[in-house]
Amino acid sequence: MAPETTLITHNYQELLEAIHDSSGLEVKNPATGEVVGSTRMGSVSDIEAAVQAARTVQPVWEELGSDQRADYLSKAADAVDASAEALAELLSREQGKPLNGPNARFEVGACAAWLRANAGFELAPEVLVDDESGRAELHYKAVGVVGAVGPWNWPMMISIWQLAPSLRMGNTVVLKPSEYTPLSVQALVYVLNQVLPADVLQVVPGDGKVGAALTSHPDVDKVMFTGSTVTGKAIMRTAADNLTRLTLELGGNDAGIILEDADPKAIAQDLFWGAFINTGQTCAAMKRLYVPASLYDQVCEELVKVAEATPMGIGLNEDNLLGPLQNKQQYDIVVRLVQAAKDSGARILTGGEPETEQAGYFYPVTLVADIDNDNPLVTEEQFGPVLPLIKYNDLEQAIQWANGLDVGLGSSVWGNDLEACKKIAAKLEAGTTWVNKHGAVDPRVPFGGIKSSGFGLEFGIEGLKQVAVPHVISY
Ligand code: TXE
Repeated sequence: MAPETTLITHNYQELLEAIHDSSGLEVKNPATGEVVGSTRMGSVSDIEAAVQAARTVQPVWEELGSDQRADYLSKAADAVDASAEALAELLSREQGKPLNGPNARFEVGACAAWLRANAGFELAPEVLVDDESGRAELHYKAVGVVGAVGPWNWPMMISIWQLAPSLRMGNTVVLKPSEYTPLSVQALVYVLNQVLPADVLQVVPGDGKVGAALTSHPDVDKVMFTGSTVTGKAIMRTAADNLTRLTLELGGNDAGIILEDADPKAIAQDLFWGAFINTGQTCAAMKRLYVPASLYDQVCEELVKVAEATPMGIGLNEDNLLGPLQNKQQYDIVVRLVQAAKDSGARILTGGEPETEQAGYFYPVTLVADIDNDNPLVTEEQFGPVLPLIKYNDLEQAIQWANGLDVGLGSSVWGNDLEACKKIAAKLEAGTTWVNKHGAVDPRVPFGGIKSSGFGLEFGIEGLKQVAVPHVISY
């Protein structure tokens, strides 16, 4: 059993003070430009110290055994629940996402859910051979020290995706959050460390150089990375020197294909949230939608209705369901891609002009029709509140278009005949294909990409195997 800890319910101010450093980096709310807080940024020498401490404590953590580690993870989930509201407020202020809808409160809830799910998983030894020739068993052990580098879109949840299975298997973890969202991840770790033994989980905020110091460190045995394909490739190059194991969850450009028997009105809400969850800043959001000519006008009309009824604004306003882009870099990408679509003669159904009345990086939900499949808005990842709708006359052509890019994270098929949908799903090149939904993840179901979207699975028993080393015992 993990030692009894009286869980503290932190309020927002307490959380902020715990990670505050007035001489550090000023973090601003992307919805308002107001300062959220200042925080220390780490250095390469902080990585050195953290990896050493993680290395020292790792055998002790592994030695505790599976049941005790599961117990710690369950208690860590309780700690997240106890401070959930303060965590959600900080996340909303720093990341920009609204409290409600599939946003800040949802993300904090997912953190607790993933911790509990991992506590419940057990990677038991497998008996491979047991006959007159002998017996062979496959056991799994911790890899050692896991270095985890994360992005700014779902900063808390993705950190949990990395740390929960790692700790469950007996690894220790050093996290390097995105420089855009250092407060959220530090606050989360502060809350978790009420429960966890010292140095089992550490966080070093910093920029890409600090990230590179972690991912190229010879004493880091496994790197888990979620971010851009360019950075994923850079990490893979340096990993070669130490044969560091890798899980890379990189960008995507997920296609959705609507079949002719779909009911546009019935699927409009789910289509919308499949594309616009977290204001489109989601790795496995639907980023291009293929629509049969027979349903094209109706799908456009129904999606516009949902878009225009969904409030966007400052995250702390309880009514809002969509927020700003998290940073200027991403805002500029969205502006450029919508402009490219307009320049090509594509038709803007709603949105299409940068928001100028609000202080933050707001871009209105933008639906783009009559767009060619080779337009940059279709071929590049927009990672924002914009969806191109591409008309097709021939389903085989739509499948080719969907598979035509060098990424393959998620995809989806929408229609009334489940068997027909599954047949099309089987032809799509992606780590996951959803039917009549998009982007729904589950801690029990493995998730990962193919092609330039990366490799390695997260979640479930498969996820545990990725942060373990196999050990065959044969007699
Ligand atoms: O990613 P980066 P950015 C996509 C999205 C977006 C683009 C760029 O299309 O427009 O990526 O986003 C750290 N060694 N996604 O600039 O640069 C960095 O400090 C080690 C999809 O945020 O890859 C940060 O913590 N680490 C994605 C993290 O890598 C390094 C989510 C990600 O930064 C490093 C986010 C290095 N050499 C963006 N350089 C998804 N799959 O969900 C940087 N970092």
